[in-house]
Amino acid sequence: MKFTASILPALLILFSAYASSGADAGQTQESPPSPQADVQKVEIVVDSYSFDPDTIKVAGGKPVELTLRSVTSLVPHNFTIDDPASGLNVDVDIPSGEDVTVTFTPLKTGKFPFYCGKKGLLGSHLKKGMKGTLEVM
Ligand SMILES: [Cu+2]
Repeated sequence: MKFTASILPALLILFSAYASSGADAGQTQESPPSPQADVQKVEIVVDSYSFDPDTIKVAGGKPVELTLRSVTSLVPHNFTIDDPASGLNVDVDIPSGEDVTVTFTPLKTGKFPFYCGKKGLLGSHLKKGMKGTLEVM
């Protein structure tokens, strides 16, 4: 019976290892909420000479990831919003047909104008209607 006496503890160890690993596998792992979850994603289509939508609403105090999607084939545009005290200080060029993404965090509530700062031969894009409003709630 020497064989049995030596193999029994080994079997017990194997069984307990199996049982505990099985218990672990049964637990569901909940991943912690990622900081990305609070990012507000907004997309604006940029055309000649418009922003669509021209009014965007976001919550203050949370980062905004703004994608500017140019659908023009030739004319480059720009996105400017200039109120640094409110966390809004963006001045970025948008080449024709390209996507440009900017991130900012609005700090104050209110309505803030944005516009295209480009000028063509026939005058500024702003005068042609390339403007809109960022509403921070
Ligand atoms: Cu423009």
